[in-house]
Amino acid sequence: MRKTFLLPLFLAAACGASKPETVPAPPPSGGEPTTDITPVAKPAVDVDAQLITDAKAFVTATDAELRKVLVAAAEAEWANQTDITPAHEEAAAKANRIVNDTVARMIKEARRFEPVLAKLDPLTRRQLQNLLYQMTVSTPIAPSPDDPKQAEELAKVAAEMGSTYGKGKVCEQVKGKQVCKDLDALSKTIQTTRKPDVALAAWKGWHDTVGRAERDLYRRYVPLANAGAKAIGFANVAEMWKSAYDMPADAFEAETDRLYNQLKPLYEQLHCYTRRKLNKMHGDKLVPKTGSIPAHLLGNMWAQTWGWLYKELEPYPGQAPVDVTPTLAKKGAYDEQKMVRIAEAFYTSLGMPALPDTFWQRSMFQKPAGKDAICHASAWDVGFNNDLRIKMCIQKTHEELDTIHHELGHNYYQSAYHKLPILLQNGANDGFHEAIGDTVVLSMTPDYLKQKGLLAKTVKNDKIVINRQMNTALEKVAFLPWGLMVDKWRWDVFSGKVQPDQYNDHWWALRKQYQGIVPPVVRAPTDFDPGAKYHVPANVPYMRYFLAAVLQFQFHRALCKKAGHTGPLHECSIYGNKAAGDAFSTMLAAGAAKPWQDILFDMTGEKAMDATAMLEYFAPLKGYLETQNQGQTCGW
Ligand code: X8Z
Ligand code: ZN
Repeated sequence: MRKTFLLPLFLAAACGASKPETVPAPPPSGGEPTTDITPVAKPAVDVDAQLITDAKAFVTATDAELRKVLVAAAEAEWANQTDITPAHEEAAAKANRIVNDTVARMIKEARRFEPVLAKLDPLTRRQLQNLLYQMTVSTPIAPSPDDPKQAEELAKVAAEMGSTYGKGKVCEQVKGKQVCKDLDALSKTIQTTRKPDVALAAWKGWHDTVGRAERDLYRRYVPLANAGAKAIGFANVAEMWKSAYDMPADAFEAETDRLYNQLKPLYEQLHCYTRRKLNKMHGDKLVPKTGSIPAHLLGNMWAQTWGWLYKELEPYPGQAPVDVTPTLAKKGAYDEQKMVRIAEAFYTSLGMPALPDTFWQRSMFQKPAGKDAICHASAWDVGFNNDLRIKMCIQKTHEELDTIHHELGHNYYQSAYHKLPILLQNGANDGFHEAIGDTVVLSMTPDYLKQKGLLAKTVKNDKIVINRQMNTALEKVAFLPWGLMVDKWRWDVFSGKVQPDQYNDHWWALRKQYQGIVPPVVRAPTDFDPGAKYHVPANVPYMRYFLAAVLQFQFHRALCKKAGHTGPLHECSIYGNKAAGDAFSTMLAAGAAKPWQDILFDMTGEKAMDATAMLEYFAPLKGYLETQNQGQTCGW
């Protein structure tokens, strides 16, 4: 099959298809050319016609081949991520190598269709554009370098980085016995302890063990991944990643800054309020009244969300609760499956289908006993045919209930577009994919939670509004600068702006600049703190989460309008609303079949990403924070 489709492409390229008009017509042997001899130099239009025909054949053949290699890789990855063993790791590396090789080859072949892209029918054009610019980022895939040895090493290093993270444990001798803690256990400590030295031990343990273990692998990974990006026509991985948004790479970078600048004042207010509270809890020595906050005190291993500090930061204590963790954690009340059923019921209330039986049979809801597994939550369509699954180690907390909704957002997207050609089976952009479930979470209002029996009572008053907004902001506003800086760091790393001996310093320079957060202990260039965050060793681009943080409010505003909601945005829930559900489903079913700007426009009437919906949502909290922060020197 490969041969029959490659051969015509090769012949077309070999006959100088790009500039046929310059090929001189050879005189026929034995005399002057006559008028009835067809000129060898065909008019450009014929060459285009041939390219257009070839392009269509190419995408058809590509679809079949891609499906085969992507399904094989997903199966191998699933086996490894749910049961990390040397054999599974090797099989996954092998299958990924095949994907990397295949995609690199396909992209190189597809480049010759670029001159006729505008003349192709929209579906063929979109498939080619997605292959050339989007799929290495959203799927994501590290295209193979030209040198097979490098390609082999790239796949091996990538597999090792992923497994090292998944297997990561911090061990110590306690009374002569070795006691080991995994990321979930260490995270639990950071979430719940209020003793700074206990939090520090967990923070330092994870960063010193897993971060450092990734350091040399990552240093090897960067030039190999860059060689792959170069092989398919990009200057480096940073440029490849920034080129996935239907606009020039520079324009995309400027767009992320523009969005962040819209939101920065809100983050600064939250930072200021949080710092003052932490200063009162821990004193000037640990948390100075001005300046940055140490990273181990915010209730999250990476200080990326601060929701576990809610009780300490609660604006109006003594009101009806907004957090459902106590209900979920009640002994025997909920199990993992029941939590997933709650999330599924939200989607079906919008008119979306129930999850297939295979979802319940094949998903991983808990860490398998006695096995190493990658607990970082993810959602899959392993067969690219509605073979939906999630992989999580579910904890009975509010945060995890939100994450389940997040993951099902991915699954419902995958399900809605699973009948499209494989190159269109993606989000409009990767930020869309991350935003679906989070949009649903915005509709989990106190009324909704009460209806589901997750909150005992709801009372409507201004204080509860502010409490709830604080709870949400500690997740979503606190996240913003982190969501932005992770890939600002990687862009600088892959572009070569920062050299390996500066990797860790640069990480902390950006964390300070954007988040106002500093390391709790002195870090050295031998440390590699970015390696302590899943997406760096797993090579999953991160800007998607920043985009999603913005987009989910834009989606929420549009869907609430469709649902006929007229009150404040933070009071809206689209639960059970079919009009909103239809609009949502239409967007999901489009997959990546059109530029994201068009898909955004179809649902929201807006052509650009825009943070005003998020600002509108948090307007009450912003007012509260500004009052609370009066007299403070905010910023750092
Ligand atoms: O990685 C995730 C999801 C899977 S796509 C659980 N998230 C980011 C993270 O954990 O760092 C969701 C929010 C940000
Ligand atoms: Zn996600």
